[in-house]
Amino acid sequence: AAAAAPQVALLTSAGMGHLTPFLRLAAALASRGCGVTFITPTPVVSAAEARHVSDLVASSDGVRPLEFPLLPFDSSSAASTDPFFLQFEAIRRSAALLGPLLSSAAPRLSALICDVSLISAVLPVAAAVPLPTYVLFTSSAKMLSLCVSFPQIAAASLPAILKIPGLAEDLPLRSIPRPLRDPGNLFTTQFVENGKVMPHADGIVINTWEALEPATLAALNTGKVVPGLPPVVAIGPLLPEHSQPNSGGGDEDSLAWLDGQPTGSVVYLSFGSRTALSPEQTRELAAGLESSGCQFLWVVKTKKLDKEEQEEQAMEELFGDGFLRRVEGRGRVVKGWVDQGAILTHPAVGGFVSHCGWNSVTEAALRGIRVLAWPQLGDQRINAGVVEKSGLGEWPMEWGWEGERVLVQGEEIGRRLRRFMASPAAAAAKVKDETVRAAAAGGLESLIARFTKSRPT
Ligand code: BUP
Repeated sequence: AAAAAPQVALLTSAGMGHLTPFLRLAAALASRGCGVTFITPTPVVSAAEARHVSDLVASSDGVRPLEFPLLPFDSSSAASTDPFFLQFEAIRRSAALLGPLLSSAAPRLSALICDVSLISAVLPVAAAVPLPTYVLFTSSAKMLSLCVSFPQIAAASLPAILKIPGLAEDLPLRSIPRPLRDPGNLFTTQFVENGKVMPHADGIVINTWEALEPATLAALNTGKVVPGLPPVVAIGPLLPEHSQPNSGGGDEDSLAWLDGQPTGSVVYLSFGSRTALSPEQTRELAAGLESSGCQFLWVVKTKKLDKEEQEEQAMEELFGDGFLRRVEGRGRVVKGWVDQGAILTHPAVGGFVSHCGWNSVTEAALRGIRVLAWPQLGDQRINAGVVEKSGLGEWPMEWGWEGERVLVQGEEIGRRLRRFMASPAAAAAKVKDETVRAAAAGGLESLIARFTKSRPT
């Protein structure tokens, strides 16, 4: 008889950077005949996250939602104020409650895919069910190599230049997520614990592909970074298969505006869902866009969480007097959520100033849009290194980032933007060809084949 379809549970944590690849993976598995149980820890941090999950459930046959109610968590004494790190912690502390949810799931589960931020807390719970457990690593393979080697590196005090075993390039301390410099930070504790248990997972699933990060994937899969790592399964690029809900409003207007712009003429700017530039940097960027003379579409965030958006400043106050009037016609500024997938697909868009959240990098690669990297925090400098090395884009490394209080002047931004938009697009086009080939190469099918093999009897 034909083997029954694998039943896979997906457990995400918090933040669009983590949720997005889970939504895409869920849709991709379901469209290939897997049963998918999508576990959402509740309450969620942001209203937009809840909307994205219900949109996935509504649009994908074969995806069942499952709520995972969290225990109350008093964060007042936690060593971080970051709402996302606090949510990771709340979920980790509730992990024991997952056992009954997983063992009572019907139909019976064949595997769990767990967000990397939760894995050290979840792995023992899943092992007791028992259930084969895979990690979804939600960033680049380069970042994964830091994650798995960091427990060893951090056993001594951190050097100015980090050497990751098996990788040719060193990593300056300045480029790693800033909280990791503080051993007492909540994020550091979680990162080290998660890094330590990775060898005990059944596999590590990652949204990257051979052509984008060949050397790093080879080093990871031959035991050079750390010995004893399970297979690192590069399933990328995950495609934006289900349409994004228009939860911020207003972006149909942006697409209509793009329709009126010449092919490849517009630079799109977004710094992701968790970064608000400082008011001073926002004004310098506005001045830079104005002096560049480029057509632009700029998505502005002034708050970390969508719940706080209503307290936002007025646009004029944000950019300085008369900016919007002076750039009218050639520039467009939008607040809130846009459909980035649709924007990057639009032929008018020819460049992307990006914070280099990993999902954004993979989306730019898929479309062959060259990237001007301006990392802001977390893993983004590491990802910017991948962007530069792959040929997808360029990275002015001296532009400051989290905690450095470097103000990049408008004049410099304007100069750089002009040069960037005039630079040849061939290298990014090559990355696109490789990415499209990788999408057809069947990384996901090889993952599904593993589920069938590892099914408990
Ligand atoms: Br902002 C924004 N519309 O307005 P990343 C983001 N996105 O579709 P992040 C929109 O969210 P971390 C918007 O296309 C990408 O798929 C975007 O993920 C989409 O960055 C996703 O790029 C954002 O990984 O997360 O959210 O800053 O910093 O945690 O990596």
